[in-house]
Amino acid sequence: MAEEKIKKVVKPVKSPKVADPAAASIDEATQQMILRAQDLGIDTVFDRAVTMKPCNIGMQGTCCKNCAMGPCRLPLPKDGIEGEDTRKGLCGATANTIAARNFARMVASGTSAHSDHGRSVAEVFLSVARKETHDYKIKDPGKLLSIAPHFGVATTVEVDGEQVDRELDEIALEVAEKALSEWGKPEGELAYLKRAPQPLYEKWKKMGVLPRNIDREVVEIMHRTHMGVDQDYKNIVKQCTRTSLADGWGGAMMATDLQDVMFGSPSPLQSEANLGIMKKDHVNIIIHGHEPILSEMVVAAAQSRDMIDYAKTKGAKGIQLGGICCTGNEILQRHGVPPAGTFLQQELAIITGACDAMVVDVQCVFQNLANVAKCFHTKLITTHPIAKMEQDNVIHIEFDEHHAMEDAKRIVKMAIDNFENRGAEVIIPRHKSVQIAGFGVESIRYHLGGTFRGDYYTLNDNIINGRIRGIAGVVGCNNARTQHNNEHITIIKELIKNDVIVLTTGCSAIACGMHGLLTPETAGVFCGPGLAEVCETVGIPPVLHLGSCVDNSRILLAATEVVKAGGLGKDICDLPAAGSAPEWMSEKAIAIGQYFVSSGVYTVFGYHMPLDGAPVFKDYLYNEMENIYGGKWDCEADPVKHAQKMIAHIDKKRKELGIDRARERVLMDMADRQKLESN
Ligand code: XCC
Ligand code: SF4
Repeated sequence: MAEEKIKKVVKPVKSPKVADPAAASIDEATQQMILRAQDLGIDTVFDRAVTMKPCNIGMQGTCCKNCAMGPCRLPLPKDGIEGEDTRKGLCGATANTIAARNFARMVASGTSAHSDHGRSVAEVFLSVARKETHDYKIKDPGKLLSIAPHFGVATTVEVDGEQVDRELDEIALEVAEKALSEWGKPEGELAYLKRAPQPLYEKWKKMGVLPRNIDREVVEIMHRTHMGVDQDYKNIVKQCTRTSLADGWGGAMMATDLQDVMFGSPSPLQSEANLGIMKKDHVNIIIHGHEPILSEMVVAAAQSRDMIDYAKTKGAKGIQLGGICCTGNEILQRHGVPPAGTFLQQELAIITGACDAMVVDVQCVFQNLANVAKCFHTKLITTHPIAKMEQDNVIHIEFDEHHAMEDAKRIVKMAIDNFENRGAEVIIPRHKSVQIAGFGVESIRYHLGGTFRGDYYTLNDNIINGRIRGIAGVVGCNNARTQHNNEHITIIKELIKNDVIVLTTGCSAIACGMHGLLTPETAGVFCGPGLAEVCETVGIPPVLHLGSCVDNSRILLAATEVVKAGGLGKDICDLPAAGSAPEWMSEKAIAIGQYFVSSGVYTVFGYHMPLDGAPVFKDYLYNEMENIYGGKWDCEADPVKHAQKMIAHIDKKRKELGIDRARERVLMDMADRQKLESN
């Protein structure tokens, strides 16, 4: 005993563990800033990931805290289970029920995040239509006309027996009202569901999963996962599908569409990415979060003559905006504002010492930003009534669409006034890459569509003839439990090397921009010969940036266009296509995964899924779901194997379509040609 005590006393005091920058990220700018933070004694998410281990039972998905008799914890026994699985909570809930309920609540939360964002957009659109705000306008009337019919809103009227164009204002008002009612209409089904390929819509109908209204599906998940309600994991998954469809083919899709109507549909443009976009001699404003309603105004304010002149009176050369996360993607896609980094770099932007203001709205915002900001001059400004922070150095400027420009100018002015307060030495990593962003369903049609047919004909043709092997959607977050950006980049390189064209959104897209994958020149370096040839002919990158996370709806619609263009089956599940979220972390990713799977897409997540404690439920998601919707979940942490699984699925679909031979011929042709050329 005594000896024990002495040992403890003389035990050396360990210095706090910190992250190894090279293990934490593949990005040099990130590594540099992690080191700088460590030098200054400031912890970042990378260090915290080293000191705090995840809970083992939560990792397995089998901790239930849905009532006060718990938390009930049902880890898998170390040697697995032989015979009957007798594990149960106090109420008798099985591991399947518990894991399914936890999964369902992630779907509910993720759907809520996207769809509440969508609702805010719809509300602003309604005030535009009612002419209650003058700061926002309808920038893309063509888009409004294209979505109106999906809401059953007529775009023409009969005057004296003739069809004439209807007033745009009238259409806008009716679309706004119809759209907003999607969140709470008392009967019917969501209007956009019929945009899906017919067989898919019929499948949903047959299964009884057509969402009725967005809010209701979320509420129903909360009800069904309450203690003692739905205790059949299959039935719970059914509601997960219904709710996630209300996200992908509902709230998120409306967010995308109405943002396009008000702020303009993206078209390809050039920009840059990574922390190196910040400028020492400029006022740097970093915009972070998800809703572009405010950031649109901040962009306009920062570009206004009076604000630029004001910045100059304070000794700055101008105002540099930079984005983080999906607000960053929104202003990149529409205005070319460069992203300063992904989700995991948010603290690092402040650690440069050059961030005069960081403006945040909702989602993916670290509370630790407030602690980091305290060590510098940075003003951290929250703007959304539903997203405040407890720390007292955080400034809250509530944003209101009715005086949007005024609020935005107040924020920009605050940043400018703060420029002269920079104290700590400014160190901005020089790393940044050039990128082409701003793709969408419309611009893919323009670049890859046939000139005459004006649809996805050329894309389909190149898939059928085998130059393009298939389509992958690679999306989603960073996760401090994986090496920052490594999984995204390794998977995407493997895919394009194998002639799979990649559509990307979210932080995955920012990672691609940072690592130089979003330029047409990438094709010649990283692509297989077939994809390289197509990209070089039409002048596009092999990886197309389709926007923010709500813009995953663009991937659904692009897939639908491919189905419609013909020759590749009748439904999304027939396509040689696969989805991936390599470094996922948010509940939104689970909602997205579920609507992709329920729309027929084989969807592979990286890192880990909280399902291992409930093998039967896991098997249902990873295998059984395919028999119902044609898509299924999978998880693979190793990035190369991850990509190979997607490619194997694409090849399986090519075979089913009878187009596997075509690819062999193309590759043979190409090999011959290369031989000729080298002679
Ligand atoms: Fe957030 Fe959309 Fe994930 Fe990035 S990708 S970490 S959700 S910002 Ni959607
Ligand atoms: Fe335990 Fe059942 Fe309560 Fe969950 S609902 S905490 S499993 S008693």
